[in-house]
Amino acid sequence: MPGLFVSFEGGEACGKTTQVARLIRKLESLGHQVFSIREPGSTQAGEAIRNLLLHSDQGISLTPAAELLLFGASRAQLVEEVIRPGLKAGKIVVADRFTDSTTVYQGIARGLELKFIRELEEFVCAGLRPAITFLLDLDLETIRNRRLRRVRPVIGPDRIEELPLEFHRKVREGYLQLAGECPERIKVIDAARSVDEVEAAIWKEINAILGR
Ligand code: T5A
Repeated sequence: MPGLFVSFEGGEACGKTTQVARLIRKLESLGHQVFSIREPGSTQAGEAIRNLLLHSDQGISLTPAAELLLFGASRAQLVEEVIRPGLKAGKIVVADRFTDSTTVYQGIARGLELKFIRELEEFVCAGLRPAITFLLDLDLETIRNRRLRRVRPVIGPDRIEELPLEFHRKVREGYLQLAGECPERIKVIDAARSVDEVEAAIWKEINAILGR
């Protein structure tokens, strides 16, 4: 496909949204056609699923399998409605999370079968993959501090953020394991540095791709 698909991954509050916004601004200033998406979400169905998955305050319980399939449903809608058309039109699509989140959160951290998760990914994405993924790697203590400082006046912590520290330790280790398995695609970025330094490290990689 003619466009470029970029994704950002990492634990909560590692700085994805901040860096996605900066990358979009920089690319736009250079005249590129670019837009961002977030997962789950970024379609009407996806935002409704996001609300159910993360912020339902009606005491709705979800089994791990139901959670996995809802993330998949949100992504299926997003791929067909937004990502593929954007890439076909030659745009740069920047995703705040994509399939690696499912592999790590539902597969490695929750312990659901990775083989099925890969099959589901293939069913939903049919070969669509980011050309490059930035893993913003951050230790758990800094993640905790950033979460406390983050401004979220209305909604508060989401259902997954509230899981015990052990879950989040598995998330970090899972991402690093995945990066070790896919070194060509997944670039590990030390996210403990300043916002400017992280942005510069990301830009170096993107610039290299755009210059090819
Ligand atoms: N999930 C998602 C799954 O389990 N499976 C899946 O398949 C998918 C797709 C989504 C949740 O769903 C789970 C994972 C998640 O638990 P979300 O609401 O989209 O949750 O939120 P998160 O991904 O958790 O993202 P956040 O918005 O919480 O954090 P970000 O985007 O990583 O971080 P950001 O940029 O908002 O920054 C957080 C704070 O840190 C500061 C910012 O100003 C902000 O206050 N900050 C820095 N401070 C110092 N130095 C830096 N370099 C900083 N960068 C940012």
